[in-house]
Amino acid sequence: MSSYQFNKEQFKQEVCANVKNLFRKTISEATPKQVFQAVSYAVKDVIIDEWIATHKEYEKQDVKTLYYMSMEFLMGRALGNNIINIRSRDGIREALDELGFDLNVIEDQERDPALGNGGLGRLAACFLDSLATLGYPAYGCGIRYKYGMFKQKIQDGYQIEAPDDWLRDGYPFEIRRDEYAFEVKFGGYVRTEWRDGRNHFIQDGYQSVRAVPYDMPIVGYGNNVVNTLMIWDAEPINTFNLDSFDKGDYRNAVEQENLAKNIVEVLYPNDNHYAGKELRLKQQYFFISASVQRAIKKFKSLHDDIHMLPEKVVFQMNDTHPTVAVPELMRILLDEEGLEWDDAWDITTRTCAYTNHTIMAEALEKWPLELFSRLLPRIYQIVEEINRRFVEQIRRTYPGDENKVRSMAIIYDGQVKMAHLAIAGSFSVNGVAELHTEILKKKVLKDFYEMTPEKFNNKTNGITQRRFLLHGNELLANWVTDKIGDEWITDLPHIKKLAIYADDEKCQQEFMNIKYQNKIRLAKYIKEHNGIDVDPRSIFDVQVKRLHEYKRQLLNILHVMYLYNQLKDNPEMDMVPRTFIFGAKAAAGYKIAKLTIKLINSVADVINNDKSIKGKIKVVFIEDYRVSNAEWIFAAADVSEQISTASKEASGTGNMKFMLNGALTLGTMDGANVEIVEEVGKENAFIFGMSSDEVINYETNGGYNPMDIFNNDQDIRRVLMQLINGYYAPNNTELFRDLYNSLLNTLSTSKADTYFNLKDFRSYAEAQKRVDAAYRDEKWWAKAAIMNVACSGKFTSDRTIQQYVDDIWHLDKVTVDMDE
Ligand code: 26W
Repeated sequence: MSSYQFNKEQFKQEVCANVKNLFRKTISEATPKQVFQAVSYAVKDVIIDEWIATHKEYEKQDVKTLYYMSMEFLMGRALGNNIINIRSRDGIREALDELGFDLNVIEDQERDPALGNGGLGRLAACFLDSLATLGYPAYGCGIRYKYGMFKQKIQDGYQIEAPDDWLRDGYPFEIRRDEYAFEVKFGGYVRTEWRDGRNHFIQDGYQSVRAVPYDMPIVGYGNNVVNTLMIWDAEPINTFNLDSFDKGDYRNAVEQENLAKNIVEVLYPNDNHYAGKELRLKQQYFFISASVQRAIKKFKSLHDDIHMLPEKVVFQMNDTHPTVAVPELMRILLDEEGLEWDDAWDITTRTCAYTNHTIMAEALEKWPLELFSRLLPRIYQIVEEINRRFVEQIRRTYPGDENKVRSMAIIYDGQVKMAHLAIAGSFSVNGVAELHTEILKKKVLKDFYEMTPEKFNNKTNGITQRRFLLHGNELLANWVTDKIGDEWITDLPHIKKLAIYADDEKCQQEFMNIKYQNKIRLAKYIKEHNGIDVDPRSIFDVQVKRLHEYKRQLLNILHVMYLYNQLKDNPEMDMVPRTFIFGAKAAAGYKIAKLTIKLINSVADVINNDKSIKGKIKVVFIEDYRVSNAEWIFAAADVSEQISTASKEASGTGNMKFMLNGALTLGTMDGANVEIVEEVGKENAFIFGMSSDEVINYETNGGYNPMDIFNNDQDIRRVLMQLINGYYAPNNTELFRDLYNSLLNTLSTSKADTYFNLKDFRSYAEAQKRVDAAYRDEKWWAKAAIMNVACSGKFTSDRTIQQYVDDIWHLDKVTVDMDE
């Protein structure tokens, strides 16, 4: 296998030519932003050749292809990653140096493509990186939102959302593929026609949009493989495609145009919370119908027997959001291919597979029948028939047990239950960490597991070490390579070899020095963005993730308030200086989450400006947490806060990124934390809190009474009183009342402290004390940190992808040679 040979002079020439063509400037006149564009096009030029070669090879070998369907792809910046994956970072850095530009500054010009919310979207992006690097034929299928995840501004301590206009200057790595456009139909009604001995179902009076794909290259690491992320844009159908009934219907024509405008306008910023918005269902059917049509068309261009589909195509549904793929594939097989139901169902259920990413009840998608059938009349008919047959199957399996029907039916209580449809229509159902999959099997999806145990399996999540170590933490990456060679880049378990250096004092010092450099880098960023001075010698204790009650940022800040009280009582208290760093976006309508952000910022204001504590505590809220600043944050962290209520975090993937960068986990036995501790050893982490069994036990028995804790623990009581006595809001003592109520709730009917903040508080505070004690022993800490890096091998998404391939997708590896 040969890999791309970088030619510095040629590259420089190309950058200069691009600057000239794009901006009518010489390189010395160009702004960094313009140089970013010019460099990106030069890099794209390299990628394109490999992209073409890859797809030639796929066609030649008639490979089985994965379509990874996801409402979200949280890609992060492409330029730096692509440069690394074509293995030209040093060369390009030198070339730019000679042209008078700094590669870091140029990379920093790119807006983050943020077409995702959090964990689920970033997982999809890591998966694409691993698929290309391992050489597996795969497409990502998603939506080209005009506005991605909102930009977060902090004003007066409050989150303000600003639109993310990521396409404003044009995006250099995308290609519009007009020739692969498809029509997607909404609404109207279904007419039946008897022809050629069978019923034909014809949708009439509909509105339609034209789905146009934009392809983005997904570059494998040093292997010439370039896969494709296809994201769909919506355009109005300009030739008014109306039947005679509707001809000249001006209102309808305008509505149709608006449909196209609205459909891809914006990413819904809800994470783990179902809102039931009509436009969201439109988005789902829009990108799924287009993607399925493209997949089938491609398949048919090479095969004439549609029964071969499951041997050549697999659809992986990233949570239930793409589940309309099941009835959409059925529609095509029945209505367009003319298959019988049983035949079509057999093909569909051997093509589709489903990943579950959450057990949170409020995240479950259930569409009202009225909405679903009005928007997707033909799809609804098919879902009804799927349900009818599925209920028959339930009754055959459990005669006389109508409870099973109630709990498992796809259509029930006037709703379409998307998780049930996804399970019925798939040959594989997987959770994303061992504990999560066990909870699915034993609790959340118990009935389905008992009826079809063979469908259920676990695929513990992973992350790409190419972005989160090689790109994000160059110093540590180089150090690792110096010690053990560079095999870890494509085979992370090799990183285990570092373990022999964990006890070596010189290595410990080198390691801690690198951490220190990364902390200085982050401290500068904080100074620039927040105006706060933080001491890089303090412990960097970090919680970055979406803001959600179950993730318990509130527990973290309550503990900071408690520590501060202790310091106020005893200013001489011996503690290692600590910088508590937060980063989190709250869904725009999630009040309690936004109030938590305000609380963090209010506490930060008071503590950071209190000279009497001599800088022993600092609190920093990093604005607009996103993939690009995440890379710096992971690199600089000492402590990784993974403190969700046990059982609630399906996996977590930030936890793995911290571990890979040598931070120690302070966490509950939840999600993938369990497996992290299994790998690195309990002695190299700080574990606290209730187990998932304990949590579930309390939940099934009606919760617990936080008032008992409030009454009996004066430290906790003091902290809680500070929420309502104006301690952190002198001008508005009521400001944090809702947070107080969420914990104690004396008035309203909903339960108090659903996420067991107070119940776990003492255990958390005690674990925090262990952190403090441990950090004083520098050698112990360095060793434990190195052991975390050394034991992170399991958590590469390369491993996850290989397991999906072995157990679910059954793809063949392809090699691409550029010499031919
Ligand atoms: C319909 C609203 C909605 C939106 C997003 C419901 C559910 C979601 C996602 C499934 C939530 C999500 O991102 N889940 C996270 O998935 C990660 C990748 O598997 C896991 O690591 C996280 O633990 C899980 O919370």
